[in-house]
Amino acid sequence: MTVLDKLFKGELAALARIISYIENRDEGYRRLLSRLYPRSGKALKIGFTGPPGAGKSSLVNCVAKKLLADGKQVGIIAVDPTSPFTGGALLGDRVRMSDLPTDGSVYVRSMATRGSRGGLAAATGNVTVALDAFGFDYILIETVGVGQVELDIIDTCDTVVVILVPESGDAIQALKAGLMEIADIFAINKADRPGAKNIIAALQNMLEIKREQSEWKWPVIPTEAINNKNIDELLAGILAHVECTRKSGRFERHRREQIRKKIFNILESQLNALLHDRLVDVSDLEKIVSDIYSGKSDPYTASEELFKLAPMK
Ligand SMILES: Nc1nc2c(ncn2[C@@H]2O[C@H](COP(=O)(O)OP(=O)(O)OP(=O)(O)O)[C@@H](O)[C@H]2O)c(=O)[nH]1
Ligand SMILES: [Mg+2]
Repeated sequence: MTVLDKLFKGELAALARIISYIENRDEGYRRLLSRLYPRSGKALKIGFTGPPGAGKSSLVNCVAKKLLADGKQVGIIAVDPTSPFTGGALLGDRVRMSDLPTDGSVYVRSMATRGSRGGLAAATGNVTVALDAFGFDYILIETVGVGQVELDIIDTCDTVVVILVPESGDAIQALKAGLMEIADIFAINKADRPGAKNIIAALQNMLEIKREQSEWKWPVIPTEAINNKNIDELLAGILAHVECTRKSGRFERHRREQIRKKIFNILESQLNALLHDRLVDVSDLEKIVSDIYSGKSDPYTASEELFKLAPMK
């Protein structure tokens, strides 16, 4: 039996191996994905993002438990080297995944950002395809909302929860980081702390105009992950967003757009590889550089000539 057959039979060990192939882009990973894609598409993909330490892992943990209690199967991807889901030894006080069941109804995978040479968003998208094909009902993706790559990852989700905390300035920071644009739902976590009311009021204010122009009303939900408080409301908000977008057609449009982007990404990386090969083959590249340097040629003419050198494979 092949490792793929084992995955389709529901073996977690096979899933883990296949994810490693995909993550490392091992030989044949594209063929694997070709087999996985047709089986994917059923899982709901929910992103959780926000500033470092906002309680993303804690909330993902709470939401996962709630889904498990409802009999759902849950895959979790944590894109963050400091995530407690990696079991990082430094983070003594942080949430451990050890209180999630080990009966196969939940699977947690962390993806390292440090040391990765780009392509993280693509790799994360591909890993969700594997989890989806495996049969998880929900895939929860945690990523810290700091850079463009992290935001790209969120692009693979159907619904995005942006997590903020009462500490001052977060709402403004969020605006700057582009978090406002990607949010479907706001969770104000650590609502047990002073200042929660203020940030909620500030956000409600900012959302007023947006809400007037849309059927979706961007709920702002105070949560306390450490006390397991308001998790029902958060999950209800997530499900309401899925329902609303399904009705309006946005859900399908968004997924189709994701497929379109994926095709372009694959083509782009193939073209890049081809271009790289071709430039490596050009033995007199240094001479071309010298010609441009000394004013005998220019980068546009040179590139045009290089482009004509060999037919595309
Ligand atoms: N007071 C309070 N603390 C919380 C709450 N939720 C989480 N925390 C604490 O906040 C800290 C960070 O929580 P995490 O869940 O690790 O936050 P994170 O956003 O995943 O952190 P990074 O992945 O490192 O960015 C931990 O010490 C949690 O116990 C809450 O509702 N109230
Ligand atoms: Mg975390």
